[in-house]
Amino acid sequence: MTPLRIDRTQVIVTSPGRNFVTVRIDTADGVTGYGDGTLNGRELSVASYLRDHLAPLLVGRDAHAIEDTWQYLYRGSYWRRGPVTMAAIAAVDTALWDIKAKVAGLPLYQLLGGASRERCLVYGHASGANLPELFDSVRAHLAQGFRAVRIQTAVPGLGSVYGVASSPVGGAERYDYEPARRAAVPVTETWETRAYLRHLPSVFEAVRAEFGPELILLHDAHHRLTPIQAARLGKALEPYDLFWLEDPTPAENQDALRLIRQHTTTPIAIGEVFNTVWDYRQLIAEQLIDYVRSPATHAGGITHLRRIADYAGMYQVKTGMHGPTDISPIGLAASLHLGLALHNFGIQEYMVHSDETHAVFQPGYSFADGGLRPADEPGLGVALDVECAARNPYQPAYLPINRLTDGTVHDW
Ligand code: KDG
Ligand code: MG
Repeated sequence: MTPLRIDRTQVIVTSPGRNFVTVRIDTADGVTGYGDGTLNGRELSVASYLRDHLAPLLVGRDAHAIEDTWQYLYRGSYWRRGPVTMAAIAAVDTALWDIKAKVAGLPLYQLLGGASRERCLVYGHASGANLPELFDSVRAHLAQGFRAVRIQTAVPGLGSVYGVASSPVGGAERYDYEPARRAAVPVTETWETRAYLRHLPSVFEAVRAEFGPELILLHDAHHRLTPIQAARLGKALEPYDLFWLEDPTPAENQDALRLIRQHTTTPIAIGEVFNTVWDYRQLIAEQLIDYVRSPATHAGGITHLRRIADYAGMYQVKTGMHGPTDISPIGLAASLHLGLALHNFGIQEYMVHSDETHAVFQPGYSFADGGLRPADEPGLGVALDVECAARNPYQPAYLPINRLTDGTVHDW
């Protein structure tokens, strides 16, 4: 078969509401592919990795040789793994899959085995500073057609807390602008675990009482607990039938998950900060978790995420791909194509991107019946307005830093 020669690789850094890193690969005969390599707060490191180290290697290679290119970039660098490397490889890998599917004239999921379901069940982000605001946010999601919501609330006595919108439903500020506040240095938040542990079960009790047993509920503890605190929280939340408790402890210590497992039947999701199958090896083989959180964008693209998902599937562990607004619509589309095809798809996170972001990235995926379906056009199905991207240049923005009430730095 005649090779499909890669002619040009461009790196596009744009900030329509927040920063995104996109790779554009063009073949000699005019096929274009896009891939997402956005790494929140470290975007320029990925852009440099792509521009300075990967782009020169790609020119002249066969765009069809996706597996060979993946191995060439991963093994060839000698320095394996890590968020910057794996986001850069992910961007290239996704762009090559986009090209292959466009050449085949098929939506990407068809090349990954075809659809295993009509659409991918998604969960939205409901939050509130108090119960009435939280209920309004849940109702707004239900009115839009969501069947699953993540529940995050403020904690009495603490200021701004991860995952809680800074203005109620209909307010001026969207939640997704909050974590990546634009400034040269990160803002600081204050945290107190005991107050959180005292408060959260009462929130889930109230939500279940208000919305009944059918609604799918999730929660993100965002790496803040010790193993025994996480075990206690999982146990306390059991009556409220959570779909999952996410990131209960910092994921570096995988043995922590064994302790949590010994104490609670609340399902556990982990891995949004992981980037290879090796990070999951013990957690999956020992069946210490129920959902893997990696998205295509941070775990080496579609090629490597498929490997993680297949390994997870051997142990009845399902996918729950990370889908915040700091993953671009291109990254979300990549996860959706794979999710639609996978047998062990579980749920997809879906924070709707802002209008500003959609002015640059125009995705063809569609939301109905609480789920997303990727576009049925050839490729990934996301268009990019290059001129609009250029009108929105990069702006420094960082995730917050967390400190305990005595000033000690804590996990955010
Ligand atoms: O960039 C970090 C965010 O994507 C992360 O804080 C969001 O935890 C998150 C989630 O579950 O979406
Ligand atoms: Mg999370």
